[in-house]
Amino acid sequence: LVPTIAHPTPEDSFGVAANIKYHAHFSPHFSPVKFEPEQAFYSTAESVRDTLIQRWNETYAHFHEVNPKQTYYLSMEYLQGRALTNAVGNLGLTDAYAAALNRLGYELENIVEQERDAALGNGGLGRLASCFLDSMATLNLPAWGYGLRYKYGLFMQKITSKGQEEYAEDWLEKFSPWEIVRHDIVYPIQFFGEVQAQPNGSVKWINGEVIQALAYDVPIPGYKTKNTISLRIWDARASAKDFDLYAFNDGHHEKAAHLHSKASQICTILYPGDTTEDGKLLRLKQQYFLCSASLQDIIARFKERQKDSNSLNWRQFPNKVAVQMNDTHPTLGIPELMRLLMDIEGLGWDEAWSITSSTVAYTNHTVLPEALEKWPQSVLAKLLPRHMEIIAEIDKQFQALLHTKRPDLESKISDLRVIDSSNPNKVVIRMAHLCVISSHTVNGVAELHSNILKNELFSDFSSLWPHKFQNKTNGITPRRWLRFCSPELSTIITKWLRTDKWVTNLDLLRGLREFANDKQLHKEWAAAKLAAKVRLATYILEVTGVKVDPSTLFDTQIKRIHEYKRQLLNIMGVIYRYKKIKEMSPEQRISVVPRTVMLGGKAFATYAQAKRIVKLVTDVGAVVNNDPDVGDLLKVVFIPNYNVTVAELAIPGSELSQHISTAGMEASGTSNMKFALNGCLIIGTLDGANVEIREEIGEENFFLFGARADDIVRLRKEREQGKFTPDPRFEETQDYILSGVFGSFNYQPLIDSLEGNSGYGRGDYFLVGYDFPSYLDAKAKVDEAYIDQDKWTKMSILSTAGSGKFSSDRTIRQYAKDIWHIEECQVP
Ligand code: 26R
Repeated sequence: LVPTIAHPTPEDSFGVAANIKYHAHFSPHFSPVKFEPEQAFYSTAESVRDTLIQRWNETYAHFHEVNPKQTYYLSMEYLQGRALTNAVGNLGLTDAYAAALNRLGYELENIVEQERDAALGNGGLGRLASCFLDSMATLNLPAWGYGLRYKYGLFMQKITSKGQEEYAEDWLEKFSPWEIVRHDIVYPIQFFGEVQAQPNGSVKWINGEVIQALAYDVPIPGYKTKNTISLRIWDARASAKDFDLYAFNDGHHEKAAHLHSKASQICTILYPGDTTEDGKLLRLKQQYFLCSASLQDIIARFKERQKDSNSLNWRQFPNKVAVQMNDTHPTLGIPELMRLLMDIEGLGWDEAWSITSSTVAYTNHTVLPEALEKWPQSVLAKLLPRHMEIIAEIDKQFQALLHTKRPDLESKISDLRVIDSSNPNKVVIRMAHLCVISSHTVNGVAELHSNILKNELFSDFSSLWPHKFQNKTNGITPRRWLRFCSPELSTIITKWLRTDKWVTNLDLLRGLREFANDKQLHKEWAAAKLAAKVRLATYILEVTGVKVDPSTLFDTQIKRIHEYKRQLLNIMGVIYRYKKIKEMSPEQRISVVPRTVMLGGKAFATYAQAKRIVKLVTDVGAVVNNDPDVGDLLKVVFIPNYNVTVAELAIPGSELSQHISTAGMEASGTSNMKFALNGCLIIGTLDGANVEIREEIGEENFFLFGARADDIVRLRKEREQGKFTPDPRFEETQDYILSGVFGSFNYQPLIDSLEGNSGYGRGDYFLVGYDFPSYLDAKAKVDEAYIDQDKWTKMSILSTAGSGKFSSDRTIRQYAKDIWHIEECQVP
């Protein structure tokens, strides 16, 4: 018996409205009678979900029947944002749902605002994972995501007179209509305990603490295809048998529920502080929890799909399973797969190693030394004694291999090993080395970054295994980042290209070049950009109280706050500009190009220097925005609580965006691609994917400045040795900050980072001072281009036209072909 549901069709808004009403009544989450926007959102989402569930089940059944090789993307982060607009858009039901909601007295645009962002990630790496899922589904690839179901998403940022403050973000406060708990998918996850050798030579891991992993599935619909894949996120549970009823009745309430409380800690938040040993244990528990649950699930599925063959053929495993590790956070998947194959399935080391190393692949997302994970051996050995043994064996075999194969690297062995025992009091495990040694493929996320991996960070490994190293330049999904977030621009593009096929074949945007000088297109393009600017201005007024003028140049930098991303360079440029405007006569001011400068982003809670930068931006805004000498010539706004939803407003509404990291430090960047795709020009350094964006859209359409990656080491050295004369405009700006015009906050530590007393050692490590003059020159070129609005609009069109390469569909096709070796598997 196959149950049926009313399938909404694009024509049947009456049926859709009835279905929404059905859910309001029979999937009740609120007391009856009320049908306010909140109830309308939840019942709309549940109505959409019916269709998704149907397609999802069909997809699963189809994959099960075909049994293709399948990819599993392991990531500690996903930044999904809101799902409703995307879901109805991918299903082709936007108009049907909009009309249905109209019948019920609502507007779809307002109802989607009720949804909370699912912010189970920090920044670029998490959003990349979410874009990848969208492309995997759209390309009909047999591929899934695995992650953790954090109770609280990335913290909510509030801006007060003290600067940034953090609050827990309760995305599940009501509930999420998009997740479905699978009560039958539960795996035991063990921690602590000890390893016991058995008489037959096998090994047992005993006496640990065991917690259950419970699966929640989130449907990921492809665009204009039936294929709907899963993001499976794990939650931690203890079971009733772990509850000590006797202790509880004796009044020992907390002790009775000890394991329950331990379990509930695991998925409480993303990246809990790891300065204490308990913090480190918790972080490692999270990582292991993700890896163990996912691999047990993958193995169970492999076995289930091999059921028809007489005996299990483990050699088939790498032909059926590809595991992609999103940075080193899921590295424990390597020893976990080894353990499951050896201790549970009874395979020998060599066979287990051959299977594991042909299954896993590793993507690196950063070369910053402080972000390369290293865990103390003592902590790992305590939490996961069996895994520590396996890691030690991998380390031992790697040394033996170097010994026989590469005697020339003998002197470097201690730098290359997995276990760094150079300080006997602080032996640490280098997770990246474990990944490189164990993976069949290692990739960077932009050409420049991949070259740095090959020639610098992992140069010896790449001389040992040149075939392992690849580049996969990042991409973004054109559905969320153009089609849905910029409806006006999308309509124009479709009209001029005479097709909407660009949504899944982004290279077609190239066709806009032909019309880059067309006056009519210019008119329509500028109107679409203005509509998006007005939306952004309205939002800014709402959240900050600052009124910004949509006819000014909208200049935006939104990303995590980090010294290497150089928000400090941006705000110093603004401060210099402010000082110059103040010094001008009213006649001189007429020639100033009016700018609205927006910054947004979260600083890691314990990153003091980043928090000072946020404070400086808000202090500068408070002064500049209220200065009658300046008026609309300059506004400085800090957009609070930057997240995916804010990005969907800010990116289409911007005309200039800043991607100004110290060259060599931003692995790729992905918002640079989103801005360029939306016809927003870039001021930037030759870093990460900027290099390739500039190549694609043409150097005349990119405002380039700053030192090159190859020069950074030399420049830092020269700076340290005092062989650097700062530009007078840079010193003038520093003095102005310290003069107190922006309030009484102590900015000395920020200025010190430019002078040689920072945590990064002597000298301006991020070379803000070195790049300042060329940055100001580039900004002057921006002004010049903006004065000529026709020229600007042409550059904007060419920016969109040149962004085809940066579709995550292209990226995912390359992963599928060059790393995963999987093929499409479309649901009929
Ligand atoms: C473990 C901990 C210290 C940690 C380090 C670093 C946790 C999370 C990170 C996030 C890093 C790896 C990240 O987000 N990297 C970003 O990845 C994007 C997608 O590839 C790039 O575009 C971006 O340049 C890079 O900073």
